Amino acid sequence: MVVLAGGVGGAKFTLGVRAALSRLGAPEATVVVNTGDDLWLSGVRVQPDIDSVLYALAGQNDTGRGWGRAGDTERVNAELQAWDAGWPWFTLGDLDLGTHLARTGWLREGLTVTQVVARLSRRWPLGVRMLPMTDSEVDTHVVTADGRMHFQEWWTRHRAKLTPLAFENPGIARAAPAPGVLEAIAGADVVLLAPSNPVVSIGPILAVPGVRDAVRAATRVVGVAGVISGAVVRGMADVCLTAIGVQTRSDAVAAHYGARSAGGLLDAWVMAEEDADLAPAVAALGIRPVVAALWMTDVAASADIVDAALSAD
Ligand code: FO1
Repeated sequence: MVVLAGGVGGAKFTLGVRAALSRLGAPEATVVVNTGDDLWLSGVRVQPDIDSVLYALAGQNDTGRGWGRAGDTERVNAELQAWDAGWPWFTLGDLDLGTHLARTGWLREGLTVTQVVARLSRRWPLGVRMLPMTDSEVDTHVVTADGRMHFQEWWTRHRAKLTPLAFENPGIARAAPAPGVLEAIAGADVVLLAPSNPVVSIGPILAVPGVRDAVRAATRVVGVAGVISGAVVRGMADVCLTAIGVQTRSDAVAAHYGARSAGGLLDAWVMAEEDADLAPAVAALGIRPVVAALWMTDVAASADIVDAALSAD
């Protein structure tokens, strides 16, 4: 199984993937993680989505905030702020900074992002293989009427309140998928699109040259809706969807990915019970609707969603 995933939602879903696979006694999963959220800050490379998935699988995540390490402190961050270094709206926890320092050191020694992620994956038994989408730096920028800025400034400083005109990943057209990504997709029985932000999480992964075509050529592709009853489950994906002209509705997001039979990606779409009335609209797109309970309230609930996705022929 291959899962394309972003950060917080992707991490919750990945926990369900691991649990569902262990229930099935199935061999393995590869999670291809968005790196568009990455940034350089105070001299360190921060990879929020990689770290959200890593910390969640390791049981080290701050479940309250949804990002960072459980029980973290902010002593170094306070010093950085006293020096007027970094961004006052972007907190780097002390334990989290350990990860960023390790990562940055390895990158400086010449390791690729894939090799760094492999090293980060050795500390705790994760149960799934993590791959970055690419080894290239293709950080997401947001174009607004107030100027262009890094995604993290738009997201955490402005809380997505500045109307986005476009999302861009400079250099992505020249980027290559990380080693192993295309092979994993080609070898998978099923590719799952996690209920992550379709625009700034799944979008950049699919925009890495070769990935969309590989997914289109995969054995089976099932998407999971991150929209329930016309609202996003978490985060501010509705603002991102609006910016690219997609309504915040389960059938509209399914149409955004498109039916494989019509040049898109999806064979099936797992959608919420609350949206069962939209199932015929999804079927009319040529995508098989699978109606399920979609609230990832705990790991078992997330695993049930994965089971529902796997039940789609
Ligand atoms: N999100 C915030 O809302 N405020 C923060 O200060 C913040 C710091 C931060 C540090 C490391 C990290 O890996 C993630 C962090 N996030 C923070 C989360 C992140 O901005 C976004 O939620 C994701 O990039 C969107 O998936």
